[in-house]
Amino acid sequence: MAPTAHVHHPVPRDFVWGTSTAAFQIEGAAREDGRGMSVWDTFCAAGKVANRDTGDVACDHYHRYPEDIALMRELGIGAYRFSVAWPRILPHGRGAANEPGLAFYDRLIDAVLEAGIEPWLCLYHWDLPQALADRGGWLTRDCAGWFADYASVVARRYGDRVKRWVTINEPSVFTLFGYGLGDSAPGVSGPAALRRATHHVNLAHGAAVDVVRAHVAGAAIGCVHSRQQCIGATDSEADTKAAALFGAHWNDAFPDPQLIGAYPALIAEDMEPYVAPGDMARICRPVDFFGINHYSPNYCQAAPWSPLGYGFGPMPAGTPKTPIDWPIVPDAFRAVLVEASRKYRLPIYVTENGMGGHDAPDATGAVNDPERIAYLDAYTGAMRAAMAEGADIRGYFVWSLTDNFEWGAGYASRFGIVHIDYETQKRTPKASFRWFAELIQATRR
Ligand code: BGP
Repeated sequence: MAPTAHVHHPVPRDFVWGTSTAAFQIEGAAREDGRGMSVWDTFCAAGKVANRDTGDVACDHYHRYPEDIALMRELGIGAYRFSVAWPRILPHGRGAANEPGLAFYDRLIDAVLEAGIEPWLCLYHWDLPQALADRGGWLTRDCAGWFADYASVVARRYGDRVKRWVTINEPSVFTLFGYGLGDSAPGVSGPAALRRATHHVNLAHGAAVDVVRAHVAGAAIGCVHSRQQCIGATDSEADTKAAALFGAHWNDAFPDPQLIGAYPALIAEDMEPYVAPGDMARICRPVDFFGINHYSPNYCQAAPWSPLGYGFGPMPAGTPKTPIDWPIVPDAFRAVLVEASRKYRLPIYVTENGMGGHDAPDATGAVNDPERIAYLDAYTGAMRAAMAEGADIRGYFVWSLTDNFEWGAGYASRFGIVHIDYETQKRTPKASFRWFAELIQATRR
């Protein structure tokens, strides 16, 4: 399928095209070279993910990274966003660094650079060391300091070669599911836990910005936020209120303190007991970009049975859906990008966008994923429309390079533009891979 959207709204030649991944979701080698356990290892071992899937082997990227980087080079991307596994660097979360773990990311970063691709290093994509969770994890204020110490080890080791730094991936999502609703690791729930974790993660972000700034000359630093419209499933007063509360956490509880220096009005009073004097200045540190991950709007409803009193509701009848039933609403992406650009006034990078499906090779071994091509075409088109409206968008990263471990669905849902056969670890670029390569080339001509 030929890309068409670029014809209408061209992107600047220096626009950054990339792909994103996360350590736990692709690396495997869970017990190799001294890696410690994370809360996600524990959560999976307890059988809490679909099909009892675990991250033990995943895409075996720990050993197969050269092949994955060769695919990136073939794709023609300019940037690769990955995360460092805290428990590989500090198996117990703090204390002595684990040299073999550090050496792995040396090899990875060097190979990415050699392929002519810029590494974007994310310090935290949800794999909190279990040893720290045992001491209270994000529920304790100390966790911000532990994170800053870890960030300092990573910044000092890779700062000579890595200039793009992400502090935390989607703080609102991992706190909501891990500490509010309780259906992700570490499985804690309730409003008090959610508020504590929220504030401590914000403090960790601020501390990490300072640490990276101090150790890495010329660093561009930002946080990556999930940003999706939160819409009442019905227009009842209860659902409207639920959607507002849901949105205050999902969209604003992290960027507002980090960039404006205050919690959103709707939750400010609830947050007060956790905020010590001077905290907002610790959190609100100057950053260089705003990372946005976007998939679908959230339809929200009042849910008296949920630990937070709100939850997900049904999408409007007739909404187009992806094969894993996520709503497809490209115009919501345009609207979110325009809104975020106006509100926060920072250069935006779309650090994740993509579609989950159940792709499988056909009789000839080819993996055709026309729905993904249609999704990516519509969403990159919506992004260009946002740019035409003045949104300052500098780059777009597809989630994800390869199929991988997805947090709730394990290996059953496939987000890659490269298919993985988990029996053989064979990589097969899907039709969407060719489509994305062509899109990148077309915008560089
Ligand atoms: C984002 C995460 C990614 C990725 C994606 C797909 O929220 O940052 O890590 O997993 O969602 O979602 P899921 O893993 O739930 O299928």
